[in-house]
This record gives sequence, C-alpha cells and structure tokens, in this order.
Amino acid sequence: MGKTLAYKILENHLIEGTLSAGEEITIKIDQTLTQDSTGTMVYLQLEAMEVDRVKTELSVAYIDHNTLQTGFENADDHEFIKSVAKRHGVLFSKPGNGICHQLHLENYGKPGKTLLGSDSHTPTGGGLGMIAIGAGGLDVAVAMAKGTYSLTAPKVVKVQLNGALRPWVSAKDVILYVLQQLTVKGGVGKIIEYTGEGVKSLSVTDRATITNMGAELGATTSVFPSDENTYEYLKSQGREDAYTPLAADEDAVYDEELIVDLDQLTPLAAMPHSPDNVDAISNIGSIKVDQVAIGSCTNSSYTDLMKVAAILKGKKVHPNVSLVISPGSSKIMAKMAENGALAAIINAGARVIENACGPCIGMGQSPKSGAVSLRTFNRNFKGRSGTLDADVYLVSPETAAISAITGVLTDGMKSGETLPAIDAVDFDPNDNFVVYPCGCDKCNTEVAMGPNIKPFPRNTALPETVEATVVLHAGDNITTDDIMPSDSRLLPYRSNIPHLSNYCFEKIDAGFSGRCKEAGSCVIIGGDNYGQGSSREHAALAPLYLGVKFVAAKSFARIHRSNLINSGILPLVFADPADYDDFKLGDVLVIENAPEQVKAETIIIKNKATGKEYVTKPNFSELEINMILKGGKINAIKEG
Ligand code: MIC
Ligand code: SF4
Repeated sequence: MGKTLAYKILENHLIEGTLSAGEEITIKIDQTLTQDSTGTMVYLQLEAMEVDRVKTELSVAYIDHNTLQTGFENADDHEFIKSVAKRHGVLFSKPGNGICHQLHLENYGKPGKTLLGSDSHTPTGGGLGMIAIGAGGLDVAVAMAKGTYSLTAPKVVKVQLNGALRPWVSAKDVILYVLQQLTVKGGVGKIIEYTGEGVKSLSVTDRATITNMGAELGATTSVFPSDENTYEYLKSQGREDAYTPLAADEDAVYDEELIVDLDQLTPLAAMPHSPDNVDAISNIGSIKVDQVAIGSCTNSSYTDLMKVAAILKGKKVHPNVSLVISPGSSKIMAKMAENGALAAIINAGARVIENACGPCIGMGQSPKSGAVSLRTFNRNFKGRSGTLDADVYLVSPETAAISAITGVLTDGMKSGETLPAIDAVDFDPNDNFVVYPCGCDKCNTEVAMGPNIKPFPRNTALPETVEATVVLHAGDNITTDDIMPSDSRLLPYRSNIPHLSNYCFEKIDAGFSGRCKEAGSCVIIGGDNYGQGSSREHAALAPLYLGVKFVAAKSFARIHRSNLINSGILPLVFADPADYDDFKLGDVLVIENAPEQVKAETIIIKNKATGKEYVTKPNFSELEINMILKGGKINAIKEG
C-alpha cells in the first residue's frame, strides 16, 4: 500500500508508538521556532527544566509580534529571550528582521524535516515539504529540552489540485476555497496534503500561503511535495544544499479527498468574522473600503509584494482608504528598496511599516469605528484588529491592492487591468539581524529578567473531588483571542499572567475574571471547536491562575486542548452534545473520585444541587492522564 508524504516524514521521525491515525506517537523534532509573545513563557519553562543546551538540530527565537515598545516591557522581554537563547544554544532573530514564518522559510526550513513552533502558523513550513506543527509554548520548551514531541497520529486528507490559476486569482483564493469547503473545524485531527498537477504551478511562497492558513482549518499541519520549485526557491536563498525531492507514493491511500480545479477559482474573500465565511467577491459586491492592510505571515513574500507594487505603480490610493503595508522580512524590504518597488508603493500613497506582525495581531493600525478593513492576513475574528465594531475581510494581495485604488472591494478579473509577471530574483545571504548562541556546553550568560516578567502559574495534583462553579456558558468556535485577547494594550504583558488574567474573556464577558475570583474554583462550559485559533498558552494559563479546574465542551481545537492538559485543566467532551444546554451560570458541578475517573473512558460530572449526572468523554492518552494527575506537564516531567 503506497504511503502519503506526511506519513513518510513522520515514519522517518518516529520514536515511539504505532503510526496509525488515532494512535499516540512520539516523534523526533529537528527544529523549533518561538516568537516573542509566546516565547517569554517558553524560555521561562525551559529554564525551569534546568536544561543546559537544546537537543534539536536548530532552534530559533524570533522577535516579531511585540515590536511597538511603548514601554519597557517589550524591550525587557526581548532582552530576556536574547539572554536565554544565548545560554541554551538558540539563534536569536532581532526585531526588524521580519516575521518568524517568512524568515524560517527563507533561512532555515528544509524539506523532510520536522519543525515545532510556539505559533499556530508554524505549518507555513509545509510549503517547503516539512512536517511543521504549531504547539503550545510548553510543548516547544520540552521539544527543545528533549528533541521530541508527542501527538495523536492524524488522518491524512488529499487535496488534489487540477489545472492552474488564472490572473488575479492566487494562492490565498485556493486556501479560502478549501476553508469554504471544510470549515474552521474541518481539519481537526488531520494533515492536509496537496497533490496533483496543479502543484507545479505554485511557487514555494504560494504553497506557504496555503499551508499557513491550514491553521484556520484546525489541521495538525499541511504539506506540499518538494520538487523543482522547491529547489528553485532554496537556490534563490543561496540554500540549494538543503534540497531533497519528496512526494507521496503514486498509489498512496488517503482518509479523505477534496478536488480543487484551480482554473475554476475566482477572487474570494472571507467575510466577517470567520476565515471560513467565504464567498466570491463578485457575489459580495463593491462594498466601500476604509482600510487595506497588506502583509502578515500569510501574504508578505517578495512575489506578493512585487505584485502589489506592480498594481500600485503610477496609481493613487483612493482618498477614503488608508493603505498599510508590512513586508515579511528585511531581505524582502531591502530588495524592494534596491529595485524601486518600495518607491512605487510609497509614491502611490501607501504607509509602509516595520517587517513584523503589526496590524495582524492588533499591534497598531486598528481601523476606525465601524470600518471595513480588507486584510491579506489569516484571521478576521471579531475585535482582533483592535476595533470591536470593524468588519474585516480576508483577501489576496492582488485584491487588496486593486481595491485600495478603487476604494471598493474589487474583483481584479473584472477590472480589465493586466497583471505583469514577476521575475524571480536571488537574495544575498544576510545574517546581520541574527545573534548566535554561545558555543560552550554550560554557558554562564546571565538571564536578563525585567520587572514585568513574573513566574508562570503551576497547578497542583488532581484532588479526590473536584468541585467548581460554572462561570461561563460560551458558544461555538470560541477563539483563543476571545479567551485571552491580544492587542497593543495587552501584548506587552505576555510574561505577566497575573496582570493578563484581569482581561480574560474581556471582549465577550467583561465580568468573567471577577466571577472567577469570587467563585475560587471554576468551570467553563463551551460549544463546538472550543479554543480555535492561536497557540497562545496564555488562554490556559490565565484561566488556571483564575481557578478554572475543567472545561466541558462539545468539542475542542487541538492546540488549546493540549495547552489545557499541559496546565492540568481537564478538557471534557459531552457524550451527548445536548447536555450543553443544561447548564447555567452559578451551577456547582462535582467530579467524584477524580483520579480514578480520569483513567476511565468516561468521566461523570454531577450537578450538586439537582444530583443530575452528565457523561463526558475525555479521550486522554496515557501521557495525558499522567499530566492531569500530576497537575500539568512541568510537574509530570519533574516528578517522572
Ligand atoms: C496569532 O496569529 O494569533 C498569533 C498571535 O501569532 C498566535 C500566537 C500568540 O498568541 O502569541 C498564534 O497564531 O499562535
Ligand atoms: Fe504574526 Fe499574524 Fe502571522 Fe500570527 S498570524 S504570526 S500575528 S503575522
């Protein structure tokens, strides 16, 4: 029986377990990446594990999220990460170098390798034929300490790409189409593997746009074959030595299949407030646009921005539109400065900002009240832009650029304009933004600990009886942005959980943290796909700090479920989803004989007042049971 590419790479890295969908496996991790907003926690945890040097082939600490430096907090975090990186053998990418995923693709990604990153968009590396997985910070800290990662072996979905894209339709439209078909929970427990003749028509950065937004499907990761285009990309970065050809077997067997006829696609947009709320621009209509933001780890490659420059050249940004552009990396920005493209963009009336995440995570450039903002980013969750009543549409760079000129959402195919082809270029190697670690085995570089960096909360062993009050009854598709909002006001506090916890669930229920403090021991009731989106473990650590003992939901998103378990909080799935409706704020729920129950196939929750019992299915693996019993992953590692 032929093998999928995903399983070939996993098999090459298998350390423990049977490689079969649904089984728990442990794999070798070759590379890790962290970014600063999750990174401070990762390195605090690494320090707590008392490890001298990382066990991976390569680990990189990027600074790209918190770069505003409105106070000392961000700069202190950067200094802390730099000092710890130096001590433990981790490369440090200074702020200004660019966005972690774009930089990793350019400088370090290698076909066939595994990459674990403390950012949900780590699967961007799948564009280079890597198995690149996003995870919570603690999982990445452990991967650095031990060189391994445990996960449930996913199913593999084949996405067959036929034909080639037409002008004005690009990789973003491909992944928006896949999201429309599969939805934001359609990829949970799955790897999305792209095959077919259409693959050849997509460059590595196109493929990376698609694998990047596979995170929005909830998928474990997404992967493309490694072929001539991969070679050309690596060569353009001066890294052709990293090339290995890779593909699935001709007769590979997949669990599911989706066919995408590239030549049938038209420009699409994800409408407010979910990446799967997709429709054709021609159906949505020419809505008036206030802001256009181009960049983010999804669409800030050289080719993307050169297309934007070509569309803007000699034109004027519409008087009602604020156009803001954040390139993906310093190399891209430098190349565009050299070849005049940057001048074309600026002359058209665009605002060019730092090579960083910036507006994508609400770190500046929040749109005006009630604005329509077109963004080439990957998430349009309500309020993520920093403006609660803004309507954010996710579009391709081509659509964004032409709409910035017309002032309305525009289907480029119908504009009558022609798009020039973008010539491939070679980039000069440049590591001037990289600080290399100390070469010695036991480095004595002092850890730089600013006053805003507070210890992370730790849980205690699971008690015999868990008794807790319902403090929130949440709906479907709750995002980690809902649980622990992040914007220019809160991002500086990513290393200060006590402060952050005051803002937990702030956007959907301002009374949440107060209620938790009153109740002391708390439960959250959730709907389907609870915890989708970002990998931030702060969405588990802040609830832990506030006394949340368990979350009972219809279903969970992958990374957040792991983050809860890593924190010793029980994620429980209702056996009968209709039970969800039975709870109200203030109900006191009890789990008796908790340590015994977590080892069983079902866990019974009892309503203390009515005595009514509810069956939940934890689906815990052996390793997860141990973590829950000990009160989280760090305790489990320390106690064995
Ligand atoms: C995001 O895009 O939501 C983030 C910000 O990059 C997060 C990480 C974080 O919350 O720090 C992610 O995608 O994991
Ligand atoms: Fe940064 Fe946005 Fe990408 Fe997250 S999605 S890594 S915030 S650019």
